[in-house]
Amino acid sequence: MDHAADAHRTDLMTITRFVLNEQSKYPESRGDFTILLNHIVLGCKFVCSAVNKAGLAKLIGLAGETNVQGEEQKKLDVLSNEVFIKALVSSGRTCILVSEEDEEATFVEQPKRGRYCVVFDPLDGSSNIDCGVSIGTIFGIYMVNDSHEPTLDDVLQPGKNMLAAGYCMYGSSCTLVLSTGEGVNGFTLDPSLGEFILTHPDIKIPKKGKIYSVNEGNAKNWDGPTAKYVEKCKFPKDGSSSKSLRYIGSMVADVHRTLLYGGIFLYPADKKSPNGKLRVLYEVFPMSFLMEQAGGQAFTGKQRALDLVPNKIHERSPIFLGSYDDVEEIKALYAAEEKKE
Ligand code: FDP
Repeated sequence: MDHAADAHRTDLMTITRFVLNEQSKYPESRGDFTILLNHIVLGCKFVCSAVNKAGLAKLIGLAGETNVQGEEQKKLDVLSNEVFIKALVSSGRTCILVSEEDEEATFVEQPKRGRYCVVFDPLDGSSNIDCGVSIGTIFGIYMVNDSHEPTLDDVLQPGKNMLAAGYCMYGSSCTLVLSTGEGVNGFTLDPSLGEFILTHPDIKIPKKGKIYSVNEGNAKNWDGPTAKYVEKCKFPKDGSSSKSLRYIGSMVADVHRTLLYGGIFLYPADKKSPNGKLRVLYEVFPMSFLMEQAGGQAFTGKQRALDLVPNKIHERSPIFLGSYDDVEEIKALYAAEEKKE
């Protein structure tokens, strides 16, 4: 992208304009998806503003147990959840909502009920909030089978059935990355306009990367293929250079870097957590959807991640995602292990 030319751009592609353009390709479309997305965008803007103020509020003494009015201050993840639930219900376009923060799914009552199911983690990476490290919101969208009789099965679908997925990263800038199944596009919030502007059109992940991203503190509990893969990243035997390690510990930030720079992000199974840590519906699926749409791959250690059929809304799965060639290598190691067994 030509950043100098960009600075003088007057024809701004906002996220709403972008989605409306996409929508116009489908004459039968009623605009419901655009309305839903507008409500998600509103939630992201609100959380972005709350995250930005969090440090300041603490410094000026507003973020204690009670605020100046004597009311209890809400923790950011609880607040973000409330904001998204309210924004999604009030869109009038949702039917079932699954949030990382809520044990049970929310079934939207008539007359506010619509056709979309949204699975989301309102504030992922929340252990990073207090030190100002990038965190984010992750979401995936399914279509309900029958909006008159929604059931949990409508959200217990494989990730490949998602209509759209995305994340918003609250970092040095606020970036929303979205795929509606036709590639991946990134939008950056222009705070002066309050609008997300298309800044990263048609993101493609490099075919092979130079970075691996994993919590190596868990290495003593890894299985053979994961241990071998990470060993190969550090001590390649084919004469290639070692990969660099980058691990923020905030999935949105680690995946965002992987998407833009290439490489691999791993949260494998280990002896202590045989299903890994990350949640299928609102972490593994949306990120795998984006990776595939950008030309990369996502693998669970057993299968293509998007083929997984979850049994429970908060189910976990190991995940290896990123550049096509890098994921191909870990797939080969798991295939070799399976042959041995
Ligand atoms: P967090 O616990 O801070 O909410 O699933 C949540 C998550 O962060 C991911 O964002 C992140 O990738 C992962 O957990 C980090 O886990 P470890 O601390 O075990 O590395």
